[in-house]
Amino acid sequence: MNGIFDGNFIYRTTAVYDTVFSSDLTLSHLNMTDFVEISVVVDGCGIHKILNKEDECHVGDMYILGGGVPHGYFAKNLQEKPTVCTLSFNPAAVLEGEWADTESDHFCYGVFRDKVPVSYALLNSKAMNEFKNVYSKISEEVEKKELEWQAAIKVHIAMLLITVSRYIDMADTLKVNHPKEWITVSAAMREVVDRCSDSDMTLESIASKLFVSKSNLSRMFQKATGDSFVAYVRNVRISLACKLLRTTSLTNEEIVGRCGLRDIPSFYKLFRTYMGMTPYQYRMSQQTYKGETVMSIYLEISENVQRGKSKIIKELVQKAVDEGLPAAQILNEGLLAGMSVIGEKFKNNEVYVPEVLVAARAMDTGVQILKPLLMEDGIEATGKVCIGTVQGDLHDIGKNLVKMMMEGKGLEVVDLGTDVAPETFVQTAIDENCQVICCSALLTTTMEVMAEVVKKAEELGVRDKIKIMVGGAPVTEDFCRQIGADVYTSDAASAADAAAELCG
Ligand code: B12
Repeated sequence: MNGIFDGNFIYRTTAVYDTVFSSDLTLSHLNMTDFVEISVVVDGCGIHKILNKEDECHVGDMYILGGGVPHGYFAKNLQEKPTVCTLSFNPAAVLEGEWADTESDHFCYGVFRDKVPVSYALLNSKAMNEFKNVYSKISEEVEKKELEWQAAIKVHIAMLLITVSRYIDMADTLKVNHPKEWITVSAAMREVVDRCSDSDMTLESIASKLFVSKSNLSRMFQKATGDSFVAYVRNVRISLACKLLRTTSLTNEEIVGRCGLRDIPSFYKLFRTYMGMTPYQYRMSQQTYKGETVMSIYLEISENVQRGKSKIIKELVQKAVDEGLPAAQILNEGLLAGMSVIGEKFKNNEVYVPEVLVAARAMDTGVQILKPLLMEDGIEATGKVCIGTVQGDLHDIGKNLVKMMMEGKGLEVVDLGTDVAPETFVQTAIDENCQVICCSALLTTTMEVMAEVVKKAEELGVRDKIKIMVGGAPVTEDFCRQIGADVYTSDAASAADAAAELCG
């Protein structure tokens, strides 16, 4: 018997059973208490024995059992050995797996409570169809392996077990305890799915619709699904939100409404907690083109910026542009994301100046491709600004981005470069008739130069005519106010908006 045990969650086996059945054989005991086992006879035929019941099993017969239930497969004779594919898994923690396929019409099932089979029977055709429906949904989820698939499978498996138990053929049943409980829970599950958009849905309202008490329904729910009612509702809502993010272009607000969630902040919190990412990141990760996810191309860009691979960046950014991805997103999610990882590593002394420089160069290669796209076409120059990195500071990546975005807004920009003295800023503004001076600083030690620019403008008597904007990673709104500058913004796009407004 060859079994694959995948990360403690899935046990897959394909086994040929060649022990000829004799009634005194001891049955195998899986002893995996939390596990569900689904087996399909894929070749040959033989005997399946569970407790005292013996059945002939043929190709296509399927058995669902709770883990730890003693049962076994046996050959009837050595010419005809049954080959059985088995999948054992913890429904709460399915991670990997394949599902054995069957075309046949023969289905058997077992329903278990506290590891003891309470029923075991053949399915009638109506039940079989329902069973197949649920089963194919599970297979679909396994195949797609989209991010919420484990939660979805868990729900489907609960549905599957409940579905089969609703069609117990009494003639073949060994013993059935409370089949009504299963029917109630199954009805409650459908009710939850149907009323998913209703944010006022409560256990109480569903219990009263099904004529059971709240506490009874809660207990039954826990027993049948292994989850509380609240957790089940949450899973259904997250599942639906994922589907809508994946398959529609609905806004977050609309999704919140359709999934019966309270408001956008709670949607974000819930999504982040259970999906480990924001709804936006999820949507991005699910959009595909040419077999790749959008997220993966951004990640690739980011990684290649970090590795300083200018040539690859050129190709990747061009590819992203050709595929119609928004330029601003390529910049933020790809190029700048990569640069910020490098920044963190630089800070922790994991990389040094040369690596940072090649990363900056790679990023710039990408920025040059995006530049025409970030510019707004057909805009007349509406004002003039001068920009530079302050004295003592050689960082110019941010400054260059700000310049580019400002030009994109139709502003004329005089670029003073890096290491710019206060008087150069002010004198240039006077000589060139600039309405705004933009100072960039990346070092805490050079931020102070910005205060000198403000003072210089006062000294030269132009402070009331020329606006002063400040920015760069260490600069803050407070600092801006403290030194008497006019505007601070944290990123290039809003810097361009603000400058256009000041000039206008
Ligand atoms: C790239 C980089 C370098 C490159 C610069 C290459 C270049 N051509 O610019 C090199 C390797 C040369 C370098 C050198 C140094 N660096 Co350096 N560097 C960085 C790094 C990794 C990234 C900076 C960057 O470009 N970010 C990306 C851009 C897009 O962001 P940004 O500049 O903030 O710009 C955005 C906004 O702030 C805003 N903005 C920018 N300017 C303006 C202006 C206005 C008016 C407005 C409104 C908005 C605005 O818009 C931009 C786009 O959104 C940072 C780490 C970091 N995480 O920031 C360290 C960092 C800035 N460097 C640092 C240091 C210490 C140095 C060195 C002293 C190292 C050394 N030991 O030699 C030297 C200093 C050299 C000098 N005299 O300037 C420190 C600064 C620490 C501090 N608190 O002062 C940092 C923070 C790293 C760290 N944590 O240790 N560095």
